Amino acid sequence: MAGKILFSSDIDDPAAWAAALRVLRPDLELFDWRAATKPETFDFALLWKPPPGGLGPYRNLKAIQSLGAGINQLDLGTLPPGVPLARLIDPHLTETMIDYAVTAVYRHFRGFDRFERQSRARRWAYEAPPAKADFPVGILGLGVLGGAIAQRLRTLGFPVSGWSRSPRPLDGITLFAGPDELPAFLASARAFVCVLALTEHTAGILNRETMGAMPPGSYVINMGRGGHLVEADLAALVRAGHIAGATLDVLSQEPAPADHPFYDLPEILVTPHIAGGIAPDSAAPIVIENFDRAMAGKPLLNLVDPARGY
Ligand code: NDP
Ligand code: OXD
Repeated sequence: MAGKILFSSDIDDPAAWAAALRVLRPDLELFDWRAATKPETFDFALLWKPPPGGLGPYRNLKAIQSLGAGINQLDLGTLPPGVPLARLIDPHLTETMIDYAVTAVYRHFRGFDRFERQSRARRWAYEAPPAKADFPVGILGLGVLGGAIAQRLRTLGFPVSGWSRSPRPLDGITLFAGPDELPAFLASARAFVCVLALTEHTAGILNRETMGAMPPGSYVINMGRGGHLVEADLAALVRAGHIAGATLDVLSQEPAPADHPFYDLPEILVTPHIAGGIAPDSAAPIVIENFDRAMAGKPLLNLVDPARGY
């Protein structure tokens, strides 16, 4: 069925999306919000963030498709009530998230973070290469991305544990679920990768108490959302030497201000929210499937449950 798609993002390219959709479905018209007229004629919205004026004028939308696996950037409270919202699960995004997690884990595991600093200081200090058996990795969040990251790290030979809300059996992964099993999970690893959904229950979950319960010399890798981490607590634990280092792709304020304290801590590497990337060519079929479902009044794929918050 033909239709009109509203597009709004400050990081994705509308021309690339229009081209990817046109190849598969020439009857779908995609308009960047800047070029969108007659808002009441739009059927479907493809958004990283809502357009500056909000979605109020687009009163006939049948569904909203996030341009991310996460949805918090959409500011759910501002979306029109009752319009279904879907996350985007894109094979390219999953692979880029795996790449990022593996790169960050290896950088800490092989001490490249320390050697980078020693190299700048013209210092040569031999260390025997470590064994993966002594570097277990814990994944917070075992959903689409956490599950894929856990499996890849296991295949590479790391002992892997994971923590989620409900138990999810995953071959070869030591599983923990719910608040009661969080302490045991936190004791189970040396590097922790956060790919949780951000909800009222997971906001601030990486804090003085939980990171303090990680074994001394642990590493924190946050690829979820900035809201998962209490930044002042991480800075204090790094300065105290309890947390040996961190790789952070997401921060509470993005872009981070130039005077952010993390920029002065050599143990912390900040990347500008580049861990995962959605590719229009690989994601377009999924968007089209959800467009067709929305127009037919069928449930969307990867539907967000507003009560659960993800
Ligand atoms: P999923 O919805 O598939 O997985 C979310 C995971 O969080 C699930 O395992 C879920 O548990 C767990 N979770 C939610 N609430 C709780 C809780 N209260 N206690 C314990 N676990 C909880 O999401 P994805 O894997 O697709 O994506 C995860 C997140 O990654 C996104 O929400 C987004 O914020 C972030 N992201 C970041 C990117 C980047 O570039 N930095 C790119 C893409 C995504 P359960 O399995 O029991 O439901
Ligand atoms: C996402 C992201 O949620 O890129 O997809 O952060």
